[in-house]
This record gives sequence, C-alpha cells and structure tokens, in this order.
Amino acid sequence: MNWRLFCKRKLNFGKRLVRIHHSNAVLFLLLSITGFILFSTAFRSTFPGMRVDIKNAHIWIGFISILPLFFYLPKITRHLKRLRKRLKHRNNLFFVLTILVSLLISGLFLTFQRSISPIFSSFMLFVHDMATWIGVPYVIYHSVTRSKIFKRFESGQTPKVPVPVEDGNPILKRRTFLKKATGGTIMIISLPFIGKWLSAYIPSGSTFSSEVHANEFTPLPKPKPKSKPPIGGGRNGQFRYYTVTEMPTLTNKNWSFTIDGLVERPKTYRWKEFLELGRDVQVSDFHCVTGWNVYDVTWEGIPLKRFLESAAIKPEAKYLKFYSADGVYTDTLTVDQAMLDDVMIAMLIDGKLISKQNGGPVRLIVPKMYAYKSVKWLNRIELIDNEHIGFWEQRGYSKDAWVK
Ligand SMILES: Nc1nc2c(c(=O)[nH]1)N[C@H]1C(S)=C(S)[C@@H](COP(=O)(O)O)O[C@H]1N2
Ligand SMILES: [Mo]
Repeated sequence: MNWRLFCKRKLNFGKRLVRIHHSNAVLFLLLSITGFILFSTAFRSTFPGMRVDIKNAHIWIGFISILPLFFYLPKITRHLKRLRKRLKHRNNLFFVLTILVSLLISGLFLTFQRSISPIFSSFMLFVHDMATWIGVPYVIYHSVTRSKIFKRFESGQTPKVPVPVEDGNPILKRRTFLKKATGGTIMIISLPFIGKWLSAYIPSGSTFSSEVHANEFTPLPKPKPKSKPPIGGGRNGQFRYYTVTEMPTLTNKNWSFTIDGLVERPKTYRWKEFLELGRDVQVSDFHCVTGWNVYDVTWEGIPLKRFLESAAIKPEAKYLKFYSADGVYTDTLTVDQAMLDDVMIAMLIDGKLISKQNGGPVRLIVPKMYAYKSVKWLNRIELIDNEHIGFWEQRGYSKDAWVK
C-alpha cells in the first residue's frame, strides 16, 4: 500500500487508478470488520452497548464507499481499453464491480429495512450475505497474492531477472503452487462460515441445519392437534439464535415462572403447574430488526391476555416488565399492547417444546413487533406503573418496535 498516493495532486492515469483501488481496499477492510462484528452472534454479548454505533459506522462507511466508484466510473472506458488484451484482469474487474454494487444496493435497502416489506428485506439480506461470503474471501485472496511479501516469497528472493515463460520454469511452478495453496487455505477457512450461513436456507431437518439442543423437561407438554402436525405447515426460514449471555440451562429443578408486581394474585409456578394452564395455537411470522424473518411458525402457548386476566391486573399497573432466566435481558410492553390477541407465552414450536437456543422452554412472542421484544427464557412478568426500558432499547434500539 502506497499511502503517499493519497496526498499527491498530480498523478498520471495509472497512479490515479491505484489510488482509487487503495481507497477501496481500506474501506472494504473497515466494512468487513464492522460487518463481521454485526453478523457474529458471539459479539452480541461482548459489547452490546456499541452495537448501534457499529451498525451506524458500517452504514456510513458503506455510503462513503460509493465515492471511489464515482471517481472510477468516468475512467472505466479508458481502463477497459487498457485491459483489452488482459482477459483475466477484465474478468476480475467485472467480478469485483458486481460484488461491490450488490453489496451497496442491498446494504442501502437494509439500512431502510423498516420501510420495506419483510420478504424483500429477507431477500436483500440474502444478497448482502451472499456477496459478502463470496467477496470477502476473494478480496483476501486478491490482497494476499498481490502483496509484496507474497511476491518476494513467490520468486524465492531471487534477483529480478526476466523469467522465461515455459511450463517447466521453476519460478512459474512455484507461483501457481503458492497461489493455489493460498486459495485453498482461504476456502477451507471460510467454508464453515458459509456452511453455517447457507444451512439457514436449507429446509430444517436436513443434516446441514445447525444442531439444536432440546430442553429436557418432564413431563413434556402434550401438543394439541393443531400443533402437531403444525397447522402452519411448519416454519419457513430459520432462526438466527441470539443471546447476550451464556445460554441458560434450564431444568425441572431450577425453572419457575413468576407473575408479580401490581396484580391481585401474584404467583410462582413450577413446571407441572404451568403445564396445566390452558394453551392455544397460532401461526405467525417472526421478524428480526436486522432483516431476517421466519414465516408461518406454529406456536402453542398461553395467550398473555388470558394469563393476565387470571392474575387480575391492578388499575394502577401501566407496563409489563419481562425477565429472562439469563438474568440480564429484559423488555417491556404497555398493558394495552400486552392485551393484543396474538401476544403469547409460547412453549411449543411446530409441535415441539421450544429448544434451548430458541429461548425455551418458555419464551415470549409478540408477532406484530420486532423480535427483540420476544424475550427468551422468559421466567417472570412484573406489572409496574413506571416505564421500563428494555435491554436493546437502552442500547439504542427504537422503543417503537412495531413491524410496518
Ligand atoms: N433473553 C434474550 N431474549 C432475546 C434476545 C436475547 O439476546 N436474549 N434477543 C432478541 C432478539 S434481537 C431476537 S431477533 C430474538 C431472536 O430469537 P432466536 O434467538 O430464538 O432466533 O430474540 C430476542 N429475545
Ligand atoms: Mo433481533
């Protein structure tokens, strides 16, 4: 990388192209780092307080990356003419431009994700991820094989003499070998990531889909006929399992469910008693504010409205505070929102007890709002008269979580 190029005013055509290329590289690196942090489920618990800032930084760097393209476009015909005889370089150029444009366009839509339909945002997320999973390994390969260190390595530090082009030439052989080895290594490293991502698009039940830990509770709730087989026909799409802590391991022994605060009949349930509460079945869609969605999920559980009615809310109660057994995550609804028909304390998904990763054995479901409202490992509902601000809302997520 030649940093001096960035300050020079008079540059010839070739140097100008190099400068654009280098700015692109720097921006792409920043986008990859911030993008990886946003994608990685592990980083959710590392610095959740910075998540919204990192997201905004990613978006702004994305906008700035349009600039090199603008500078480049007027030069493209002249550049292509120069590459007339270098087919490989031309293909490389078209490939990189396609990746960049796909990333920019899908990124733009994802930025305004809340104003587009969930189906379209799912598709844009797919494009964004796909372009990333192809683009990032390619760019790494490209930067490694074009780096000075690699070139020195390649030539075995022999002094620069013209290399005769013939098949048996040892330097050329070494070069192809090193390039193939580099490409292979990068592929092997990126495959698990790509596999994990792709598995979300492969129908569940296949051997590729990520392993799910069943919750072992006894007795297991007996699914209603509407739940098994699921009236929704089985969910479409896959969850990305999120947590901001270690996932809590819940058992018959350590699990309980409490309703308290401003209610006439506070109560703590153990598993067996909880199973006796009347359940309903509903089919709904699940939307994460980061752009992924799961459609036609058949949930079975206790409608929150009915649960609250039996606890008898006091008139001064204005809000509900939902607690998670992870000890950290909370969220909130107003009493009016909590009374919506489809808000549910869910226990079964598509006829099975909700898995550990998915927030089981009991999680909240608020289908009309983004899923950060849907507290996993739900174990307590408290009725309060003052506003509570949820985990993600404290860290910059909108208090208005309605899906439009
Ligand atoms: N306890 C707890 N509940 C949570 C979260 C979390 O990190 N911890 N993440 C929320 C967010 S942002 C989403 S999108 C959904 C994800 O649900 P899933 O992990 O079952 O896919 O859970 C919500 N509920
Ligand atoms: Mo989310």
